[in-house]
Amino acid sequence: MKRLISILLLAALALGLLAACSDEEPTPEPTQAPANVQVQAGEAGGLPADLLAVANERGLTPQDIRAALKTYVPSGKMDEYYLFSSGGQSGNVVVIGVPSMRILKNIAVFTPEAWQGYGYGDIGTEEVLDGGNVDDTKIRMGDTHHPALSETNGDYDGQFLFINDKASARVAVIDLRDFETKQIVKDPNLISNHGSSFVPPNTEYVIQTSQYATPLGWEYAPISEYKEKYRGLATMYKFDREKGRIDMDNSFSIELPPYWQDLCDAGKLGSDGWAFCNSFNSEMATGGIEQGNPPFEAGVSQRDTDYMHIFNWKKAAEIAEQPGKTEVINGMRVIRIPTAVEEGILFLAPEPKSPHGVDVTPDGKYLTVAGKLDPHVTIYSFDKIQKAIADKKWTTDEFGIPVLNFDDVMLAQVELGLGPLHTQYDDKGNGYTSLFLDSAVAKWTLGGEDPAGYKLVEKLPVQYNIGHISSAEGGTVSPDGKYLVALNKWPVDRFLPTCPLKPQNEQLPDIGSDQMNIIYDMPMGIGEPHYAQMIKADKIKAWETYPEVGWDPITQSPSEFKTMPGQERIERDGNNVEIFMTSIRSHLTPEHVTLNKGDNVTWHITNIETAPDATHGFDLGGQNLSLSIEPGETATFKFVANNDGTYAYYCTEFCSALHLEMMGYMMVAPAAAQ
Ligand code: CUK
Ligand code: CUA
Repeated sequence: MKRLISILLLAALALGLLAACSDEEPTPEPTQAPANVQVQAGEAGGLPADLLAVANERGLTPQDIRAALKTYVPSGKMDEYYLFSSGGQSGNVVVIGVPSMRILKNIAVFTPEAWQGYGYGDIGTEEVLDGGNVDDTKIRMGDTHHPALSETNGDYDGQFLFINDKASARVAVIDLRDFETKQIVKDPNLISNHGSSFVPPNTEYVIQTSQYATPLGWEYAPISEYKEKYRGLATMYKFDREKGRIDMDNSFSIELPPYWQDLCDAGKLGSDGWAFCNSFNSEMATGGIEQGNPPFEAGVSQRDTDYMHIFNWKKAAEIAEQPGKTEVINGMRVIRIPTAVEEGILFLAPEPKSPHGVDVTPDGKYLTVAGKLDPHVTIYSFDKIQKAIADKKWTTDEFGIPVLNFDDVMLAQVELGLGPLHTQYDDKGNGYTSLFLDSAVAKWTLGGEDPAGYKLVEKLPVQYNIGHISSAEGGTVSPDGKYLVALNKWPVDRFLPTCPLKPQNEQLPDIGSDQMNIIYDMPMGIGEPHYAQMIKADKIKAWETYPEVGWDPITQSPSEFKTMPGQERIERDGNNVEIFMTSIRSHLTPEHVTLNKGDNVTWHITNIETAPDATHGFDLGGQNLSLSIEPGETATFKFVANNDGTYAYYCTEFCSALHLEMMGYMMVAPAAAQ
């Protein structure tokens, strides 16, 4: 009886919660054909009677059927594109197949993840995470925003993926041969980044700008010294493609005013060598509502224009090599503002109003800037910018940086709607801009040199509060068009409720036809996706298994701890114990590991399988350890056997009929028994 009451109570509570959570929602505008429009024979390509019956029973409209046909990928068939989406506050990257929108993998980046064995065991992947520690604080979270695929000649080459952590100014490198994170670097002079990650057409660098300004050198300074001491930075992380690593010794930064730099994009083709970044606090507001100051959201939005930052990174890279042109701050070479101005590296241009996204067109000739509080997008011409620079037609800001005249560099403005944020392009000369406040995607034409050629074509409602969009191969010199993923903030009424925290979601508009249509809704099941990049599937050359047995995935080379059958052993040297183990269906060798309390243990496991998919996991109870040892991999972990007792270790992947037997005992003898 008591049990029944508590079940009823729980049910009532759940209902109450559901009701409360739907009460809060804004009522969405109806945006799709009502579900009760029946499909008639002859529609939808003359469906056979049995299919017609299914469609009508499920209340599908002809448009629904079209959408299903365009996205359904039959069992065993593959998607056409990979979409690499940021996983926001979950600190990872989500890999999605397009057009099916099936999730293929979450790549653990800034956050430990047990299935992938990422971030456990003191060395290996835990050392990768430690690369992003802030001083001696271990950082085990991340806020990923902008993935960037590596490029060759302005096209995605499918080799590497970079992504930033906005929270702690870090950038990670993912190797797309095995979809694993290889490196995390921390900018020593910043605590938040946002304009990252962006790469130039040949990925010589990974570009990053700061978001919230902090004192130069990331020192302490009271907020009252904001103008004097607080600064932004553009950091050019040198990328060593051979090694697959960011080379911090050859990276450098350019000092920027404390204007809160936002998104960036790299030039391409004719504008290669340049980078463009927005900012949204040229007011240099410092908040402090508790002292009677204007709150940040008002203080930061006072002026009608902010500044686009235009910098010549190629020239900056040359300057950074010259003696006396940089100052080394916390080990990083920094080009200070006066040097940047003197060398003609850094310029500003006004942009309306609280700008967010800046996106270079595929031909590299134009930049689209979207201002959150301005209903237009503004198109700048790279040629006009170059001419204004050559003519030295500028005023200066209070840091002495040249400010080009808006009218000299602006080419066109297109009124699109409320809250424009981000722009992508297709292969037919169109731009697509997300409208956050309108919850819509606007399609508009690029007019080349003719300002009258920039025109709004169509608006597609999306559900809801759209942020970024991502078109197929959209960041390249040759976009495919075809699909455009909308990364939305709120689903409101799109999915079964999981209140109060609802799934963030992505929608798939079809942009291959004359009229845009949403053809798929996909809940993320994980943090807020900001940006994503979509690459043709055949450009990714992922390994089926590691190239040889005994492979170290961190260094992507043979491991010195490779252990083959017959070589399994336990070596003891005083308190130091080293274990060389193999795993194969269905045993772990050795099966007994005997230790003494206090032993320092280093444990290597080689998965000697060569068959695709024959992964063995490894969990060791009581040690906060989870490994995924893929075919051919040698993994290593370390711990101190601090607690005596009897422990079981076992394989976590149901790899064979005798998987449950794939285990062993670790016995740690107490001091008295030794
Ligand atoms: S941001 Cu999230 S909607 Cu970080 Cu690129 Cu614009
Ligand atoms: Cu190996 Cu289960």
